[in-house]
Amino acid sequence: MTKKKQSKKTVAVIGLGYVGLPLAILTAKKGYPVYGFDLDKKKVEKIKKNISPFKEEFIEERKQFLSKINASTDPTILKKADVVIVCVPTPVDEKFFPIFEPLISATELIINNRKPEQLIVIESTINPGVCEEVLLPLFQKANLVDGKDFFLAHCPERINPGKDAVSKGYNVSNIARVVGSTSKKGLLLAQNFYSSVIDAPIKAMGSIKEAEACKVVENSFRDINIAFVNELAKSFEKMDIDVKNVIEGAATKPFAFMAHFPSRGVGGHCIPVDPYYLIERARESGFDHKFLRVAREINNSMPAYTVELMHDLLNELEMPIKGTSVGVMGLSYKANVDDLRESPAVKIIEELEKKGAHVVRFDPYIPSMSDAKNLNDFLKKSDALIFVTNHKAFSSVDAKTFKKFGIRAIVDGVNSLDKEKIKKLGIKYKGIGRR
Ligand code: SAJ
Repeated sequence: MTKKKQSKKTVAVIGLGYVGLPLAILTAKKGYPVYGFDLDKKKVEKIKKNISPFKEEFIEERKQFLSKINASTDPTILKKADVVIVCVPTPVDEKFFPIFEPLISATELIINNRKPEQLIVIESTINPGVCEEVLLPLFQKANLVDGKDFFLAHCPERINPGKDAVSKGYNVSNIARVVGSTSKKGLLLAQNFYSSVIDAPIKAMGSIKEAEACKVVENSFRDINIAFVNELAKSFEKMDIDVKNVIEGAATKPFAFMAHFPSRGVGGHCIPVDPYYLIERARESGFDHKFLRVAREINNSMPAYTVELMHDLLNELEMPIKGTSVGVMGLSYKANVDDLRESPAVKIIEELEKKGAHVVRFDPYIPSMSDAKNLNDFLKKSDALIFVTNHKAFSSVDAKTFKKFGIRAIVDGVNSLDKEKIKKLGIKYKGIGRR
């Protein structure tokens, strides 16, 4: 599809977080006049001073565009926009039901500060049906007609936080997207807009529901594949087969296999959450996603399983877990980000404390949660370790360092330590599905 040069419409992004801020920067970089709305005054002030409110490679490398975003906490800026993009969180409650309040209040801001014939794109992750069943009724209540007074579309975000995204070269500017709409014109407007800012294919879906379903399917796919290897890890641990080696062996097959790796658990605000959107919505239509539920149960069991491995190692050393100082090395849910959302570390700490262990926490990305001022101080305070997050900052730590600080036992929650070297130095070692 030829990239139609868009007359420079004015764009407003609601929600300047991991998803919204990179998109606002990209849109500004492409020459659009961009407004950014966020409820968080501090965040807006930082952006106005060309400071990124959080660590994100993509933003760090394009900080000069921060000042091009007219960031504000005043919703009346939305009246200036021809295109409004909603990038607000859609978390789940303790029963894993999606919480739509942020999305509903963003929609109400749009309704109360509108410009005729706006394209309104929801990027937040939502389950199939939310646009038509939750959002459209809000417009109808205000006597606004979709496809005439405004054009509603959905383009699920595909942000990939953390260094690994940059190392793979993916970022908001070059990841293909899908778009869906409730009207033909809305679909065209959305596809043209995203084609003008993203250098990758923009696939038009047959309906807005299909676009909503794509995201939850993508992330449920990842969750079930991680559950598969987590179950393998538990099985192979009993057969003394190194599951990491087996997965790497299977991955030499150049087709029909996609490597995932077992770990201490699945964290973040996407993967462990999105399958519940599908499970709950399908339940309302009378379908039970047994397979997705079982995969969630397997992944949710991994933090406790990891602590059991540590308990086993301490028993082998005849060291009661009660009173032993167990270091939790890394708190964030994945490497090189400062994000605790759904992090397995939180559950690992709970399980250790339930067993009476003395927990020492350390994460260079989250100093406020750390019980040690630096890595050496952390290792000094620990008798045993659970390695939770393989931050780049930890890559310099080797088996000799652990030995030097008298570490007796290590559970490698991300299977990324050199098990042979560690065992050779007489330190007890268990990985997730590898000994
Ligand atoms: N994890 C495993 N084993 C794996 C992969 C991940 O245990 O093989 C764990 C991670 O440690 C983490 C959790 O799962 O705790 C989620 O990891 P993730 O790599 O999926 O990271 P996220 O949550 O940042 O996922 C995002 C998602 N992107 C979007 O939703 C737009 C996801 O779809 C991407 O596949 C993922 O980034 C990515 O590939 O990095």
